[in-house]
Amino acid sequence: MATANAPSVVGPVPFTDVCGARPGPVPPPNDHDDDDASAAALPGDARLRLRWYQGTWVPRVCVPGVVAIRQGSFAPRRGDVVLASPHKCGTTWLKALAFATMARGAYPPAGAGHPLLRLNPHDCVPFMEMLFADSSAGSRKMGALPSPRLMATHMHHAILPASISNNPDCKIVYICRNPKDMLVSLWHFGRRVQPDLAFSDVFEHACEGVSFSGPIWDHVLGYWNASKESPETVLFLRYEEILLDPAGNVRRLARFVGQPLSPAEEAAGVAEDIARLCSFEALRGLEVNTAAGSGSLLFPNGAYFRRGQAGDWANHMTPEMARRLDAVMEEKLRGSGLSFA
Ligand code: PAP
Repeated sequence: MATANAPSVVGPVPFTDVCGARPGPVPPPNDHDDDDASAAALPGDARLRLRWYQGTWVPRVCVPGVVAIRQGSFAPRRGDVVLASPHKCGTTWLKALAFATMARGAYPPAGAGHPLLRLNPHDCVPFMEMLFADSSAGSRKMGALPSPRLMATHMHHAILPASISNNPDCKIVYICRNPKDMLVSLWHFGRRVQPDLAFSDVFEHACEGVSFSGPIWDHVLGYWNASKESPETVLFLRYEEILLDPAGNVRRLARFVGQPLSPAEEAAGVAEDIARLCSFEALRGLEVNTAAGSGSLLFPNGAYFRRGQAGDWANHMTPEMARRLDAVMEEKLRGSGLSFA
């Protein structure tokens, strides 16, 4: 339920409009561990800058935020929507789609003044792990946002606090992607700070479960099972399905968050407008999202828009590598009803 002192403006509103710069910190461009005690105490993989936390691989810069969130720094409100995803599976796209869908009353998607025309999607929807790296600042900033609030996380379902995972007032929208394309995207992104990062290394580690958001099979299974158990609070989306039918998935999203498109909106083509506004071509072409445009993070805004297609794995993996990862996934997902074949 909305708290008495919640702002009167209706959300979601762009995070940076209310709270200033997108929350840092950024990964340091060297191979030394950061000095945060909560991260340094955990076993890790220095090369990939990961920490093993509660059975999940977490980027070491995110450990303090994850710990703070799990310790109760995040105070939920009725109507909160959490966008969850493994890394490089379409988070930027989902942030744009969810923001445009949920804020369409205040910001018509075909309007010239839409926030997504001047802000990167990561400036509209904050990452919880980054925000709560400083837990008091995180609490204050989240508290300043009007309801309904939109936020994002790469945390596994298993390590979400109960205030999110076991809260009928909080909805989770999950997006995943063919793990082969995820790894290719991850490698391209990682090479921005580690130019000598070999794709074969990223691949070998991932097959052993060691990757950003790894083990990847546990990440997808956690949310898959939750969506089966509680379809009214967890929506499970796939990047490839949205590529095939963006407007259809906007409608799905709108229904799920309790804001179905009205007949008048349908007649006006609102779902198509949102899909167009958030398309790869439209967002990538904006000045704010060019390589030069940058928020407060190490990565320029352009880094979040590379190719935006399915199947790029075939340009990076041998057929043998593809078969191997497919086989690992199949074995790990067996019996779940979920498959990436
Ligand atoms: P993150 O984990 O750093 O937040 P995330 O947004 O999840 O990254 O994934 C980035 C991928 O989504 C990139 O895929 P690629 O490397 O295979 O190209 C990026 O191009 C893609 N992407 C970003 N925005 C869109 C969009 N609007 N439509 C489709 N794909 C998109």
